[in-house]
Amino acid sequence: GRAWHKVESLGKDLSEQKVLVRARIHTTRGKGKSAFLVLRQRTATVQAVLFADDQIVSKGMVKYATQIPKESIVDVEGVITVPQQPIEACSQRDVELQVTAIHAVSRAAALPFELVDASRSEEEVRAAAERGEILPTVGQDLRLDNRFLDLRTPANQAIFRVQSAVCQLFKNTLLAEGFQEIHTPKLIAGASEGGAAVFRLDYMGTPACLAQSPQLYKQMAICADFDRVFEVGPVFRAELSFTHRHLCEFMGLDFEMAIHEHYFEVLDVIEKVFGAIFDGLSTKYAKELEFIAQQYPFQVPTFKPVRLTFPEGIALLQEGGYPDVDPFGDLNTELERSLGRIVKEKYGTDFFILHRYPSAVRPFYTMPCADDPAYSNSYDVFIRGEEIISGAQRIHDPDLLVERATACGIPLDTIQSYIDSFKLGAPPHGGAGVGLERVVMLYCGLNNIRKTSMFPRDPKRLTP
Ligand code: ATP
Ligand code: AMO
Repeated sequence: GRAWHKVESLGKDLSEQKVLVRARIHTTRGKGKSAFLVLRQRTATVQAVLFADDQIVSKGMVKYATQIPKESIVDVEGVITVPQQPIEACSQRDVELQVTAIHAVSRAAALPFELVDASRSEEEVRAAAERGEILPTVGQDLRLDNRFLDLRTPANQAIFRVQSAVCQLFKNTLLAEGFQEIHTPKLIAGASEGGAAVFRLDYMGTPACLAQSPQLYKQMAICADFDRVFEVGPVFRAELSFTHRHLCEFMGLDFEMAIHEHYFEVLDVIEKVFGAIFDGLSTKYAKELEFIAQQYPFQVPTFKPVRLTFPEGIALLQEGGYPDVDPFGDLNTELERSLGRIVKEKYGTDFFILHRYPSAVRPFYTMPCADDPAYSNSYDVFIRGEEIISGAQRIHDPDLLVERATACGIPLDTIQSYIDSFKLGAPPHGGAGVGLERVVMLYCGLNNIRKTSMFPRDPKRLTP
């Protein structure tokens, strides 16, 4: 085969050489005998120039090139040259391609919106408006209806590279800590997190559910002596309301481990994993973060893990302008965000752990504190004052488990094999569940979880 070049590798070192690329037509400008096409591969662009000289390039060929619709895929053969005026467009290669042949491989039909419009920052739109110029923008529904086009913007390309990196860093750090990857069923008999937000379905005539988490199965893996396990897989929640941070299907990064003395052993693992994620993103994904920030400006969050008990968090809120906050209630979104701001001011970190939650606001499988059962050996983890992780030490005594499940109204017959798995000896253990889309959203300071889900599922969206 012929040697294909990547747009991102086109540079001055290839000057005067013939190259062959397959790329999309990003923009086209025709001017008499010449045409300027910006070619794009993912986030890299290069300008291709056609000039009708009646030898290699005919007028007909220039016309053919300018009539290929934007976003079409073309094969282009040309010679690399260094332009006299330096290229100013950001992220564009600093060389040009003098086209000798061009062929449309796949033509794009009429576009539902322009990619440049979908790539604008709010700041750019605002600045233009101040000059009296109205720039077109693209709304969220139109973007999501045409997600395969929307995903081609530089920010979206970068968001999903970052998402991939978070998954890899999560897995690699846990593997290095002696964890093994497992896969648990998503078709299950009952709700794993209790409650209403469960998708019910018919399983060969038997009522069943889509797994709300791998919770029960990752614990059963511990009872089966796997000692340290993790899973990356889909989680289904029939969330009825629209919020910026809830999806009906999201990616759960879960882990579970036997512990010796204290649930802090789990917190140590959480801090190690997120230390690796924060470090890996800021050092190896700086370019992606910049692409995201160009459209959605943000500061890279600071990572100086702090652990606060729930009562300490309540005290901070009481001092910080919420004197009436309920010391045994769950924190609502406003309180969580306020606590995030207070912690940032006091400790200089965007990442913190709140532990020892009141038992009343945690799931049935949560271990109560030995010194005071009104509290529990549980924790949430926050980035920028929003929850990315929940976890706990679990109850490993089957009698207490039955008592708590009953008190929480969980039908015992749907979790019988889970309860039975603790009857043949079960080590003390704990773990955590991380929401992948939330980690990327909050790390990048994005305002909506739909931006970090490739094909988001919410109460009103099942396609594409
Ligand atoms: P998870 O449900 O997995 O724990 P979460 O972030 O939804 O994640 P919750 O403990 O359910 O955490 O909720 C925390 C707070 O967020 C609630 O007290 C409530 O104020 C708010 N909240 C949760 N779900 C919704 C929702 N569907 N709509 C509006 N607010 C919500
Ligand atoms: P929890 O229900 O808190 O805990 O979920 C764990 C994490 O998953 C993310 N998350 C969501 N992300 C997007 N859309 C949703 N609807 C949604 N709901 C939750 C959040 C949350 O912190 N079994 C426990 C975990 C454990 O104890 O190990 C559980 O599922 O980031």
